[in-house]
Amino acid sequence: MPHSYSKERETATMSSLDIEKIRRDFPILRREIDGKRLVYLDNAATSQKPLSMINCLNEYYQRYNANVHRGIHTLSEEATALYEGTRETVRRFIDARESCEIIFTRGTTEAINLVAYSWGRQNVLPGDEIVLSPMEHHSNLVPWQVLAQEREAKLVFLDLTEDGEINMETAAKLIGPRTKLLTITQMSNVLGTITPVQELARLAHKQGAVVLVDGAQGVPHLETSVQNLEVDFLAFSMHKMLGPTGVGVLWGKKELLNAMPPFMYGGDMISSVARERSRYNELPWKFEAGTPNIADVIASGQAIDYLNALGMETVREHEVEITRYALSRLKELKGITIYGPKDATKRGGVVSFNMPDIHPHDLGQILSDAGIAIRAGHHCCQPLMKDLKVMGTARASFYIYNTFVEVDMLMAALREADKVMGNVACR
Ligand code: C6P
Repeated sequence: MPHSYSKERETATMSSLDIEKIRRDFPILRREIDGKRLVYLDNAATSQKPLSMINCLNEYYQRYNANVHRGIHTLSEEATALYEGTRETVRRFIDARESCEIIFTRGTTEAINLVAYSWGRQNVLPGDEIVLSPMEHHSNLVPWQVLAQEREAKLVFLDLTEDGEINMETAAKLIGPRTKLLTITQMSNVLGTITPVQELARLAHKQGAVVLVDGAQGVPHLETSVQNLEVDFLAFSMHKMLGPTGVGVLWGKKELLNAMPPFMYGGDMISSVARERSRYNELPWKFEAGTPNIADVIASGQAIDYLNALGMETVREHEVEITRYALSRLKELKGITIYGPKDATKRGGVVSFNMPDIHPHDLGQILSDAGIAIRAGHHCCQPLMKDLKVMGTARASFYIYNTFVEVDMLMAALREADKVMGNVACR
């Protein structure tokens, strides 16, 4: 496969980020797959991890390991300080008002389920409407389907334009007096579409509705201020933003969180327990029952520090540049269908596509044989696949360490796949 490291150096310097330096921080990027250099383009599924984050996990277990909020011994106090310190790091990262509004969960999925069970069952009544987009991940659809069935509420879907953007004209009509909740992705994991959250939130608030944002794809890639977005809840996962698996965040407005019943019951979420009744702890611990994922939460702080050192604006600039380049190169392939907005500034670094007569799974396998990791399938968005009239798509997704040369390598492998599958599709 034609590529040269000197060309890579050249193109890396075209980026707003010092990619060569960044790549040295990610040990896994030095891996080879069957003798071929790993090209990791599956960042929307999970990102790779910098050594500083990996070392933080190691250091935690070697120096600080203890349970939090319980002991009065030194280790427990240190572990608690690190754990609570990360809550403050998260607060600053998303520009929340108070750190008690930051709840640690296992991931975006659990954060959304928390809201659906706790806020949803307390507030959604028969006849109420839950408005969402047709490009929601199953994690931001299925919990609401179940709630709507239980409460005889109705799911209302916004319209998309041809380019996969939210149709704001019809949105203004679909969000109405019966809307109780607007729940929407900040960035689609399939189309890459960045949604106009603030505009939609204003429409929803005018109707007295509450707004939840699924930030699983947005927060890792876009500078995010919950105050500027003007929303009520935000959910995201640390593993998609250089952090470990098993840590998610639910941010919610204090007034809403205070009024909500706990989601899970047990240790740490109580202030006192008698035989028959209990009093619950205050925020945020009311929603963190049991021993939390201490080490991974602490290491998540390190991941945020890494992103902060790069600057989220610069991260975004790099992603626009590489996505623009990928879109322009992919278009060279005859017959290819590329989904989502054409303008790289309106989308994140996620590019879904289909090649004529090649099943995305076959494409994924052929690329994997070339050392290139992409995702193929429905991406947990089956209703969107139905709208697009496909079984699935191939998806390349970029992050801070991806280079233009890697896009070239993807292109070379796609041309090869095209030949293997018997098409003469390349111009
Ligand atoms: N999308 C993807 O490959 P969890 O699994 O809880 O960390 O995140 C769920 C989730 C929620 N919303 C959006 C928009 C997402 O993209 C995801 C995860 C991965 O696209 C895995 S399916």
